[in-house]
Amino acid sequence: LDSAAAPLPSVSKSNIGHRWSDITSYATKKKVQCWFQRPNGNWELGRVISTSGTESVISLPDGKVLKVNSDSLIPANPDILDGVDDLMQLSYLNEPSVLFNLQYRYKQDMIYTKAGPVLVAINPFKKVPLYGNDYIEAYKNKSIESPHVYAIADTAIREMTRDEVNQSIIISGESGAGKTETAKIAMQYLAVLGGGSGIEYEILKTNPILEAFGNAKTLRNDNSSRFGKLIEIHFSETGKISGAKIQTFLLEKSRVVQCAEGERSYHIFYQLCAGAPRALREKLNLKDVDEYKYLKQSNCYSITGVNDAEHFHIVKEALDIVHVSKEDQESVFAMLAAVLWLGNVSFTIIDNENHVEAVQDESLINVAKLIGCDAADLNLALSTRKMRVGSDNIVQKLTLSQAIETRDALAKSIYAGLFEWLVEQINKSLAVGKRLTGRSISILDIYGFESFDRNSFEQFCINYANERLQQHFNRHLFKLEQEEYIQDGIDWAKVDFDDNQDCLHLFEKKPLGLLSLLNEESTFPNGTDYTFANKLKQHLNSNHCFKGEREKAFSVSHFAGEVTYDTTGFLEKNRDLLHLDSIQLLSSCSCHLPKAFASNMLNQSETPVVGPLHKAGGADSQKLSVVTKFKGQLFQLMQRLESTTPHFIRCIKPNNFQSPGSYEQGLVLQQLRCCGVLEVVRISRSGYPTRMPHQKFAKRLGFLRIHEIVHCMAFYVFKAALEDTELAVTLRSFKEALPPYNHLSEEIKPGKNMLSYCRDIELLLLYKSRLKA
Ligand code: AOV
Ligand code: MG
Repeated sequence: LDSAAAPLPSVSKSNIGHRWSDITSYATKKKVQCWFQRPNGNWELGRVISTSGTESVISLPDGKVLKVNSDSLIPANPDILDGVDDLMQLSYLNEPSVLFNLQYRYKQDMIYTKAGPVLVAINPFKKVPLYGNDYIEAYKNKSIESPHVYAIADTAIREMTRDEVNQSIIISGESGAGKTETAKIAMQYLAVLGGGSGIEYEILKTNPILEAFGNAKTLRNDNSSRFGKLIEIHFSETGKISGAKIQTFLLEKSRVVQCAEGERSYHIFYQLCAGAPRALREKLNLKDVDEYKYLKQSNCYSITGVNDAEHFHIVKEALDIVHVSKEDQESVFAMLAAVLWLGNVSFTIIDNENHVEAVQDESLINVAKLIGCDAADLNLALSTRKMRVGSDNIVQKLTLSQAIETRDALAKSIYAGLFEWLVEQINKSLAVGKRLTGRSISILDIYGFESFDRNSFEQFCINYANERLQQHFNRHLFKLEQEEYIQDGIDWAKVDFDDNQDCLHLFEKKPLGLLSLLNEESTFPNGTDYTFANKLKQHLNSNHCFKGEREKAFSVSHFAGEVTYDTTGFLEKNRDLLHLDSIQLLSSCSCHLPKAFASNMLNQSETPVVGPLHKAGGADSQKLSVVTKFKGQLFQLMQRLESTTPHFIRCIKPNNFQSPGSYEQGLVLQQLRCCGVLEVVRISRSGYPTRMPHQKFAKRLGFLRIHEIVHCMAFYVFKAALEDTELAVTLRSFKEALPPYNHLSEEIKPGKNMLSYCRDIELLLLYKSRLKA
C-alpha cells in the first residue's frame, strides 16, 4: 500500500491519482474500498469482492452487487483517513477521494480543510458555530489545530513578526463562494489579536458601510460585491494595529441606472428608503422604493431574510464610528436621493428633430434642490451640450436618447463620486494622526468569477481580474516553487498545471488583444459594438481561448470556464464619458459633495471628459479608458502582493441555490479543478514547504542538539552551508530512535542556494517541545 501511495511523477487533469490496475491484486486480497461512478457522474463507495481479468465484482452500500470494468474503479482511502483535515494526508489523492473528504467534513460543519498550503473553505450558507472570541482565543493559544481562517490569520501575524515581511491573505472563488464573509472573519481575528488602540473597531465598521454602498443582490449572490477591495492593516512594533488603508477597484457603476430582472441596485438605496426617519424622509422628499424608476426596472425590492431598515441604522452607526459627521451623512443621503430622483426625470420632444427638454416636474425640482442648483441649469445640462465648431462656441440640443444617456451618466458619476468620497473619508479616519509605516497584513477580496446567461462589460472586467489573480496563485504555488527546486538542484519531478497565460495574453497582448482592440474601437467616433465584435473576430480567431459567436458576441475560455460576452454597450461603458457640461453643473452646485466630486473628476482625470475643446462623441485621448485604468490598477495590485508573503484561501460554493446542506459533487469538483487545488496538494506533498538559509535553520533548530543524532544532523547542515555541497541529510535514523514519531520520514535537503529545505518544520518544532518536556 505504501508504495502505491507514493506520489506520481507527473499529473495531468485527466489522470489524477492512481489507476486501479496498479493495485488490484492487493485490492482483491483485502476487499479494498473503491470509487465507482454512477451514470449521473456522482461517485459511490464500493467494496471489491473479486477481480478476474479486466472485470471486478463490487458491492455497493445499498447492497447491490455489480460487475464492472476494473479500470473504471478508483482506489478509495482506508476508513481511518475519513475526514482528514489536510488533503495532503490522503494516501490516494484522486478526485473522488478529495470530494468525499470535503463532503464528509462539510456534513459535520467542518467547512475548512487544508489543501497543502491553501485553505479550502466551503460555504455553509448558514450560521456555523466556529467563530467568536472563544474560538479566537483557542486559535491564539493553539489549543485548536483544525484548519480555519483564524489559523491563517494567526500564521500571517506570526510570520509578519518573525520574518519582518508584509503579509497578504488572498481570497478567491466564484461569485457567492464566501470571499467577503471570509475576509470579515480574518479581519475579526486580526482585530482581536492586534486590538487595544480602538482603531480595530473602526476597521471592522468599514464593512457594513462598504457593503451597503458597494454590494447588491445578483442572481448568484444576495450580497454580491460589485467592487474589488484591498485592505491593508498596519501593525506597530508591539504588534498592535496602528491604522489601515482601503483601496477599491472598479465599482460597477452601471448597476445604478440599469439592472437585470431579479437583481437589485446597491443595498443603500433600499436601506435609505426603508429606514430613514420621518424628518429625513421629508427633507429628501423620499418615496417608497417602487416609485423610483431606477429601482423599479428589475422588479425586485427585497431580499429574503434581510431587513433593510435595520441595516440603515447599522450603516448610520458605522458612519458615526468612522467619523463621518452628521452633516456629511445627511449630504450623503441627499446624494442618494438625488440619484433616485434623477432616474425619474423624463423628457419631452420639442421640435421635429427629436430634440428634447426635461419635464419640469417634481423629479427635476427635487434633483436640483438636493444637489443645490437651479432647475433651469439642470435642465440645460441634461438637454443641451456646449460645443466648439471652428472658433465658435455653439449650443447643441440633444435628442431623446442622448439626453437619457446624459442623465444616466450624471447619475452614475454622482454615485461613483460618492463611493470614492466615502472611501476617502474612511481612509482619513483609519490613518488619522498615524504614520502607516510599520508592517502590514493585506486582505484581498474582489468580485468573484461570474457567468450569467447574458454577460456584459462588467463580467468582462470582473473575469479579467480573476484571471490576473489566478495567475498570481499559479505563480506562487506552481511556478516559483518548482523553478526554485530545479534551480537549487533539488531532485524534482515536475508537476504539470494549467497555466492561464494564454488567456491573459488574449486580454493583454498589444496591439491585438481584447483590451487594446476595445480601446482602439472606443476612440473611433464611428466605432460601434458591431464593428468592435467584427474586429475581434478578424484578429483573434487564431487564439484558442477566443471564439467568435453569432452577431455581436464572442466567447473566452477562462480558467474557470467558458463565458460568452455580448458586446452591447462595451464601447460606451469603456469610454465612460461624462460631458463637461455635467461636471460644470456639479462644480457650480451649492452643496459641497457635488463640488467635491467634480473637482475629483477633473483632478484625477479618471473620468474621460468631453467638452467644448473636443469633438463631440470622441474621447480625449489623454484620458484613460476604463479598461486601461483597471489594467493599471491590477498590475499595481499584483506588484504590491508580490512584495508580501501570500496566504491563499479558496472559497467553494457547494450549490447554486445559496442553500445549506446541499453538496453538489459536480459543482465542487469543477471549482477544485479549475483552480488547481489537487495539483497544489500534489506539489506540496512531494515538495518542501519550508526553506530558509542554513544558518537560520540551524539557529532555529539548534535545540536539536539536545539529541545526539540531531546534533549530528545540524552539524551536517552547517557543513553543507560552508561547503555548498549537495548533501541530503535524512532523519531516518532519528525516526528509528524515537518510536512514537515513526511516521516521520522528513528530509532536510540543503540546496545550492544555501537554503535548507524541509518537509515538515512543524513536526520538528513538535520534537522540540517533546524533547524539552
Ligand atoms: P462572495 O464574496 O464570494 O461572492 P459572500 O462572502 O458574499 O460571497 O457569501 C455569500 C453568502 O454566503 C453570504 O451572504 C452568507 O450568507 C453565506 N456565507 C458565506 N460564508 C459563510 C460563512 N462562513 N458562514 C455562514 N455563511 C456564509 V461575490 O462578492 O458575489 O464574488 O461578487
Ligand atoms: Mg464578495
